[in-house]
This record gives sequence, structure tokens and C-alpha cells, in this order.
Amino acid sequence: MRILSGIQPTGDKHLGNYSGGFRQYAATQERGEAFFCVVDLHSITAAYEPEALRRSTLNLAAMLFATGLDPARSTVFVQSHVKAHAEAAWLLSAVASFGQLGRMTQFKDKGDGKDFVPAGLFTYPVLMAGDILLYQADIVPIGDDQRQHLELARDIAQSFNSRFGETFKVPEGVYPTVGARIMDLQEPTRKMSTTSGTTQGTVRLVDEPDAVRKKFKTAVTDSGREIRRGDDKPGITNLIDILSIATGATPEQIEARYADGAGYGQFKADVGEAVVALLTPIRERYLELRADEGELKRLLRAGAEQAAATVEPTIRAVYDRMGFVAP
Ligand code: AQP
Repeated sequence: MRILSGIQPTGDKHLGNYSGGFRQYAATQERGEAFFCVVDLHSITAAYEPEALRRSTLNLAAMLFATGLDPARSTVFVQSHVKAHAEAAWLLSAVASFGQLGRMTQFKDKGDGKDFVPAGLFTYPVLMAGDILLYQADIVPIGDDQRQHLELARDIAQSFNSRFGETFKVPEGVYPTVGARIMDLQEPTRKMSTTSGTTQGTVRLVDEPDAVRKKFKTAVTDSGREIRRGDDKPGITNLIDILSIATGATPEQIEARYADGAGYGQFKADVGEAVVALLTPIRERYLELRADEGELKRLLRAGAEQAAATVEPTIRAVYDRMGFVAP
């Protein structure tokens, strides 16, 4: 079984990325031949600084290994090092329609009200479809916010196959059963996010323990006193999900444990401590890996070589079936 997922080097990654991304990558790498890429080409679809992109790309690679990816088991690489990704984005734009792309909610959310909306923000899902389809991936571990883009990748695979002949596998998305959408601690009705979240409500994986504790202490809760999940309790529901991710206990077990009337203050402190316990070893491994840039770059070069060899037959088949003359 082939597994593929990508993650953007946009700033510091957070607990939502851990839940929908990193944690699932480490778990799914056990299930087959796994490829994980730092999707740097995606990061230029929002305002960015070139130097910050370079730094974030290496930071993110270190974080992928720190959260459990094993270079002996998984191929970890940088998207722009494998030229076929950019080529696939252009080629697949022949079978993705303007109408399909215009329906993407992330494009609407990120583009609305902006003076300058880069064309890349609109075409981004085609690049993402190429990332996935080039690897003939069976499964794609992602968070809930990427569900619509994954559906589009499946539609693009089917359109291409029916127009040019069977070429791509149609992949399945894999979403976490708990924590598919971690919410902002200050505004629990919107997702935790690097680009649009609040500073105090976004728990970064590299935050110092005391900063993490403070973010949970000041997390917004709901009316009432009960520690249970529900549509009327977005703050507490989110905290229960986070505690579940940090400790491995199910949300039901957590609700049962707090059914004796513990207050919100104690509960928030407990979630904070559990997250500190989860993140401390990750942060230590991350700092060690990040300190050896030479080794990090060596791992990424080896990953890119492996990835380029893997996609070669598929990109060649795409050119051929679309009618391009071989060089
Ligand atoms: N809040 C979240 N809860 C669960 N999963 C999440 N993911 C992102 N936010 C949450 C998942 O993390 C993986 C990598 O994400 P990414 O960095 O490629 O995507 P992103 O959506 O750009 O992440 P951000 O930081 O939240 O930025 P914005 O708001 O700008 O989009 C993906 O699998 C994603 O589902």
C-alpha cells in the first residue's frame, strides 16, 4: 500500500497539524510504502518572505522526524526538489475546471476581502492533486480541512483516466476519528491555524512548557460546569479532543473521569499538563535534529532521489497519453 501526505512550511506548526498531520503520518508509515513531503511550492500562495520560507522548510523537515517519521521506513523530501510536482500541476490543469476550483471553500476563505489574491491560491488544489496522484497513493492521511481538496484530487484522477486512459489510482482520504479538526483555544468555533488563528489560541509544537500551560489556562470555555462534548460546548469539546490526543484515552473515558464535578479550571490545567508531557520530548528531538543542518539536508536529498525515481514512470505516462512527443 502506498501512502502520501504533504505539509506546508508556513511558520511554526501547531497542535492541529499534529493531530491531523504528524501523528497520522507516524502511524500510517507502519502500513506500507510511505512518502511525506514538505510542500514548499504551496507556501508561495500566500504572502511570504523568501528567507523565512527557507528556514521554515528545514524546521518542518526536522519536525517530521521529531514527531516519529523514520527515514529508514518513510521517504521524506521537499516538494520543489522533485520537478515532476510542478509539471503535474500544469498538465492536470487541463482536466480541472475553473468552476471546480471556484467552489473550494479554502480559496473563498483565504481570498475574500484581500487586495491581492495570487492566481496560485486559486490553482493550489491542482498542485495538491498532482502531489498525490504522481505517487499512485492508496491512502492520504489528512485533517478534515483538506477533505474538499482530496475529493477534487479524486475527481481529477477520474477525469484524466476517462479522457486519456487508465493512468492514476483514485486515492482514499484517511481522517483521524478524534481531532480531525482542532479548534482555536480562544475562538473554539474556528480551526486552529497558522495563518488565521489567534496567537494565544494556537499551541505551537515548539512553544516552551510555560507558554503551553498559559494558553490552556486562558482557553475559552462554555457556560455550565459539565465536562462533556456537545454542539453547545465547542470549547470543552475541543479540550476533550486535545486531551484524548495527548493521552490516548477516549473522549468517553475522559468524560467519565470528570463526571464527579471537577471544575473547568482543574480540567484546563490537566489538559495543559498532558500537552506539555506530549510536546516536551518532541521539542527536544526537534532542537537536536535542527542543530545538524548538514544531516537534515542529506536525508532530504536522499528522500528526493527516491521520490523522483518513484514518480518517473507516472509522469512519463502522463506526457505520453496526453500526446506530447518524447524527447
Ligand atoms: N486545526 C486543525 N486540526 C486538524 N488538522 C489540521 N491540519 C491543519 N489544521 C488542522 C492538518 O494538518 C496537515 C498539514 O497542514 P498544512 O500545513 O498543509 O495545512 P494548512 O491547512 O495550511 O495548516 P494551517 O497551519 O492550519 O494553515 P491555514 O489555516 O493557512 O490553512 C493537513 O493534513 C491539515 O489537514
